[in-house]
Amino acid sequence: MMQLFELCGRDEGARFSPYVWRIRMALKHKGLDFEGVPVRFLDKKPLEGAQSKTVPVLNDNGTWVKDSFEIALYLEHTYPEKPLFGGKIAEGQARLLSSFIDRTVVLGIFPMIVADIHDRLDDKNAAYFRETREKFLGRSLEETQASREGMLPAFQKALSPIRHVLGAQPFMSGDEPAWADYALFGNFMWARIASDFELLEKDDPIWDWRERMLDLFDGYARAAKLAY
Ligand SMILES: N[C@@H](CCC(=O)N[C@@H](CS)C(=O)NCC(=O)O)C(=O)O
Repeated sequence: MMQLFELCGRDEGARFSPYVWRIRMALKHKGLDFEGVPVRFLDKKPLEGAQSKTVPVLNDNGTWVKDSFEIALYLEHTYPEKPLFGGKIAEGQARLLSSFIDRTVVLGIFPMIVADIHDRLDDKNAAYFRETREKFLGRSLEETQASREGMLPAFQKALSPIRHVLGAQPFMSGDEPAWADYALFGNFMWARIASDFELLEKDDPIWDWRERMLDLFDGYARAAKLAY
């Protein structure tokens, strides 16, 4: 069976990485069975097969692939049924969209839940997380997260192109969900599993889309273990 290597919290059952969630959903989309293998920040040995320092990593019976977008391409080309992209041009556009999401949505959510993520880790891994992330942020995790109410309006405003699209079609990808949906949704799963901070308003069309995504594959994501 395929193995998907993914970060876990103090609670091994809580798997919160946004990039891993993209692949979890992509595997469900393709109807492929997989085993999720927990990895911790301070023990990346299991990722050596792919020479990776980050998750997700996929081991498809000896074929190792790293990086969420590369894994999605691998799945698409190896298991072409139930397309995630739908053609060469769509692949190029998906790469653009994924990069856009990494740099806007991921970086937008990160400061609002960063202290919560820290609190979900065991002591040793939490110390590593604090050191690396405070270096990146230039201030403490707690100071950063304390101003999250103030960050929320700008984050929600940045999602307006998505809101606009979801007014015209039920999924980012059109009538049915595909990679664009999973690339965005992974970030909401990250926030959902690590934090109780609500990122969306109830009357936001993105809220309804998130509900539809949580319901996919018999409520697969909705059933995911929360880290708190
Ligand atoms: N471009 C990579 C990014 C993956 C990534 O940044 N993963 C984070 C977790 S969300 C990680 O593994 N970090 C390890 C660390 O910080 O030591 C992808 O799309 O897979």
